[in-house]
Amino acid sequence: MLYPQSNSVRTILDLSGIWSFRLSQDKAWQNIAVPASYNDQSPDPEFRNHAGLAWYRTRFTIPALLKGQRIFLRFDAVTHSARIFINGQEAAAHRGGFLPFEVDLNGLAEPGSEVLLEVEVDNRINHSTLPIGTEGGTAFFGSDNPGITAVEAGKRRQQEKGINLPAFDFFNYAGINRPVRLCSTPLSYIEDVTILPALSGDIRYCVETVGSGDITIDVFDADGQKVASASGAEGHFQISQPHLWEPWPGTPYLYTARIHFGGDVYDQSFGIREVRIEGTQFLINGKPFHFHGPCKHEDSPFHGRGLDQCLNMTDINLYHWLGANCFRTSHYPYAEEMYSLCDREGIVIVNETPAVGMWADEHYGWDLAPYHAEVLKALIRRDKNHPSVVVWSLGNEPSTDAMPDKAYDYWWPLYQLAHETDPQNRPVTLVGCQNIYEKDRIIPAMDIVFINRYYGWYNLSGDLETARYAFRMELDWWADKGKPIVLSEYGADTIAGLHSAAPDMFSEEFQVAYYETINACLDERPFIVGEMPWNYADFSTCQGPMRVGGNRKGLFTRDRRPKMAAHYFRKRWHLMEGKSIPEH
Ligand code: BDP
Repeated sequence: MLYPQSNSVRTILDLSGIWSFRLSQDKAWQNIAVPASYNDQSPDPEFRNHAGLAWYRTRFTIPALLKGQRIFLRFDAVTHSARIFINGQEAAAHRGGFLPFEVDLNGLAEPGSEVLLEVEVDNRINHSTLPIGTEGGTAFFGSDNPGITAVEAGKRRQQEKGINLPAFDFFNYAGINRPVRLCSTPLSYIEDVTILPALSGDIRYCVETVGSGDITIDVFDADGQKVASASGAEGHFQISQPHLWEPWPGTPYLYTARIHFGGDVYDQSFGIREVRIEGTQFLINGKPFHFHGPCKHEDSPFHGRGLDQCLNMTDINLYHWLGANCFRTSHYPYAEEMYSLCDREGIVIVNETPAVGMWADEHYGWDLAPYHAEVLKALIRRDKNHPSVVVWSLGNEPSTDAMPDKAYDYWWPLYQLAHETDPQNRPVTLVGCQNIYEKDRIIPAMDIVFINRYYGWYNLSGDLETARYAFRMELDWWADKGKPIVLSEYGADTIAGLHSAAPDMFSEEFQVAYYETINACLDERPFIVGEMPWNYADFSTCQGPMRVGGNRKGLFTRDRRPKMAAHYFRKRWHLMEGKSIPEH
């Protein structure tokens, strides 16, 4: 699905602003900001803890000058599912909270008329949603105390109240999290564009259209000079002496293909870069690439998971400050604006589906696979042209060792589907949980192995000498598997400002000592092609006895102030890139 564009023949009317909102049909409407999660916009605990339906409404007028155009609404993400009503009539429904959908308005509302737009949002998560939740079930962290009569009675009461807990470790922010736009195109229009870069500069393309017209393509370099052209729905064009798209600290060079189809025009940017795996190396443009950058969340005060372009820019500049070159979109697809920004800034992305929380083996028994496949295809279709995206992640930390065959049968078809769907055929991974790795069939079968490990934190807690011993033992096991391996999560909760000379868990000194210990093991192994600390910044989670005001494993606080470990990685990653150590 194309990202909306405004140009000589296409228009966008951004509907961001203050809408009306209510958490139940019998309550009065109140004001709410869109886009943003609704949860933190009011001190009312119901906003934070709500599970179920919520309603948004706004009015807008379709400009009369759009007569004779194709007119539609584009929702970038409504979390987790939505029903859309136009002038009281149901016009569309969409399942899934992190990918875009469109609602055709032609025949439903006339240009020049006022439209009442209502959105019914459902934030509930269960075993048929991605991510997974437990309706009336168990918290991600915390003890069940099974068998204790009063606790069991309490849990039944929670079920009656409709408690809905995540099976994952981030707050279940919900609502209209990303922009809603009224868009227009000519009636015959460009529906999709695929660009297949090649280092030789011989670029293949495919344009999908609706209606009739001739297709021509002009390609411009970053200075706006025309460097190639082509015609027809499919074919190729040649860019001589192409500038390559390189990750930081190289130049992320971008070209633009301007596509004309009848009366429609669309600009698709692209980068020329190649991703390949050879033995235990991950190559970008034929050069070994080492992933180093913390995993992220879309999470910030007030906005929750809502799009905040200023925050995204700040985060990417802090990635540059750190000397980081990548992140994983843990644990769901991010807003499209972030991928475009990373295309421009040279930050590499491991792009993850929202399949998180599948840590119980019974999840494989539910009928999730067809929906999971749909989400994976929609993600690839949305992000296929971004040069910043170099790996697809099928999901995070499912159970893979207790029933290894069942897990293999679930994930392997998705692995194949990702390869079949992606025109660029990027490498595919599934992020593995700390487990009995000898029993696991699916994680070692991936193109590049991503493993999350918490030696010294969740296990062997605080004993870094033994953590080193145990982690080395595991790395010995991986050494002869012939795969590139990324340590895709590792970290220690750290309270900014808590110091301890010893160093003890939760102190800033411990976080640095922990990373020094684990990194020393990574540095000994050439098949390790990446280190991705957990997490870039502290983030909000649901309540639990292991979370003090959220997850505190950030290298930065939630308001983006560096902890000691951020300074430690800044030096390490600058040195890795052969850059001098920054003084401040
Ligand atoms: C990993 C999960 C991540 C958690 C992290 C943690 O992938 O979502 O936030 O552990 O516990 O298991 O901090």
